[in-house]
Amino acid sequence: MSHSDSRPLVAVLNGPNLNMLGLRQPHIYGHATLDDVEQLCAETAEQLGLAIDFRQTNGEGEIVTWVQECRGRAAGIVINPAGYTTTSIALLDALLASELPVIEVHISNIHRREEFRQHSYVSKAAVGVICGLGIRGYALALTAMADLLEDSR
Ligand code: DHK
Repeated sequence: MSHSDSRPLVAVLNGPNLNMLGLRQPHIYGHATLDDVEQLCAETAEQLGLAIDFRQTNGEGEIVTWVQECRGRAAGIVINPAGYTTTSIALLDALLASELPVIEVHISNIHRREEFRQHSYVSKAAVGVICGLGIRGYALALTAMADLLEDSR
């Protein structure tokens, strides 16, 4: 995760199965694809004066490594941990170790869904959580992140 321009860099990290957006249970996750999410994030970041590094992985170790790489390089992390939200203490530990502001995003409203989706380890490391607003949650998260970074200057 290298960064050379002067805009603050926000990592936008996506966990397992989000590469299937658009195909996957569209009544829950909508019809937009991960490419659409990336485009929305890129446009929003441009308007906010942020640089983004947008990534998706199906691997727990890979997302942990990406979070570790954020330390000292990125200014903040927007993360949809997907299925690792409720299972990964390793991801929680990496986010805590990053010492960066973290905003957790879920496309669906996890609180209206199965109970097992509702306990998030990641929330223990998050400044805030956005869920249930579809992919616009990513744009809202970047907007909130820009405010947080501005406040901390
Ligand atoms: C995405 C997933 O893949 C699920 O495992 C989560 C989240 C919900 C979302 O709404 O973006 O439970």
